[in-house]
Amino acid sequence: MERTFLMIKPDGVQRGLVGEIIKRFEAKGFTLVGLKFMAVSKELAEQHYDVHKERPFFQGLVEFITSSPVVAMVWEGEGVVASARKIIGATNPLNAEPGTLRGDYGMDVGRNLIHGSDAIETAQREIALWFTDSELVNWGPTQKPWLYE
Ligand code: DAT
Ligand code: MG
Repeated sequence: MERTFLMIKPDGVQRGLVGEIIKRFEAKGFTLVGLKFMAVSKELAEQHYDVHKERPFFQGLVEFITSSPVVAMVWEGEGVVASARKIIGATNPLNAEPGTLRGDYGMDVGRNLIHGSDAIETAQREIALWFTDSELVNWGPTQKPWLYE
């Protein structure tokens, strides 16, 4: 089953939106398979955002992600990578549709609440970067027959 990596950023945690954000993915029907509340090291932040290392906002982004704790998660389900990106909304919250997390709760591209992997291969890389195998739980939610035909 497809998996994605989601991370509630420091602004989401500081603003008390952890429950609200998790609720969206849970209510949709995705399965939580990994979750940890953690401080992010500079090394991890730099590796996570490696693709952006030449961009002018890179240093500020690393400083932001390491400034306060985050909630790192792995979620599983049919089409979860693309679906989670839709639930999250556009990178700039001012362009994000109402009903998306960034559209409903965000104001600034540098404070956009949550990260979600942008492709299946990216998700695999990010899951391996943030979680060990033993931190991921394989389990069978009893509601599965009520979510999938
Ligand atoms: P996304 O998080 O939607 O995948 P991205 O991968 O293009 O967006 O960028 C990663 C993060 O970097 C993004 O969530 C916020 C920050 N960022 C992107 N573009 C930015 C910009 N122009 N100014 C400041 N921060 C930016
Ligand atoms: Mg991205």
